[in-house]
Amino acid sequence: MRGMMKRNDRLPPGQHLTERFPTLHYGKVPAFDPSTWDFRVWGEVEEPVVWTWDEVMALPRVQLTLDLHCVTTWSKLDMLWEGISLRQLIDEGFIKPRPAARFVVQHADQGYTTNLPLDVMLQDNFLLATHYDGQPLTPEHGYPLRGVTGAIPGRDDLKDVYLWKGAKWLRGLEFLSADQLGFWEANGYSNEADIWKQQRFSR
Ligand SMILES: Nc1nc2c(c(=O)[nH]1)N[C@H]1C(S)=C(S)[C@@H](COP(=O)(O)O)O[C@H]1N2
Ligand SMILES: [Mo]
Repeated sequence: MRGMMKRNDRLPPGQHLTERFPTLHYGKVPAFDPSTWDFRVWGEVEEPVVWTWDEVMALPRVQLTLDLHCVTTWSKLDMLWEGISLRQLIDEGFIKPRPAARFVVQHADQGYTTNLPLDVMLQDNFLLATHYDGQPLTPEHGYPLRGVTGAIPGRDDLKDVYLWKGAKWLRGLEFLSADQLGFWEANGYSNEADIWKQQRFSR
């Protein structure tokens, strides 16, 4: 059960701190063309969504400070992100999940996917990010839009997962009634990915 263990240390087991912001991904950095880029929401939703880049940038925005933890063992603290809260989009009716929706797959350019339970993506520590440290994302870190997830110090009530659970170059969200493994999850990484339990690999 979550919240039973008090997290006295911001550094989860097996992690080390870095000041850098390392880059990690499979494949090449995709180009962004705002005239053809779109963002789609489909699956277990009342109305599928297709937004242009301008429409995405007109959505309500939030700022969020997160500690990021990568499964390759680097951690970086106090990272300032800005972007869009999925929970706010749902609360304000921009996205209307059907009652059956329990999981979400993030779909990125070039086929990268990662999956999470909907309730984890609705937490305060998950963001659809456009900016880091007051600047638009750099191409290597997911410009123009990425999922990002990390820990908020003191929020022991939240489930915290490794950084691969945020897709860079995010192009869409697929709502599902049953879980569906993403790219790394289907290739030996833990589906749960809890950073405090060191759930790195599935076998
Ligand atoms: N589209 C896409 N997103 C991705 C990946 C990827 O290969 N493709 N790698 C993931 C992994 S394994 C990590 S650790 C983080 C790294 O994010 P960063 O390069 O901004 O540090 O991106 C995640 N998102
Ligand atoms: Mo990773």
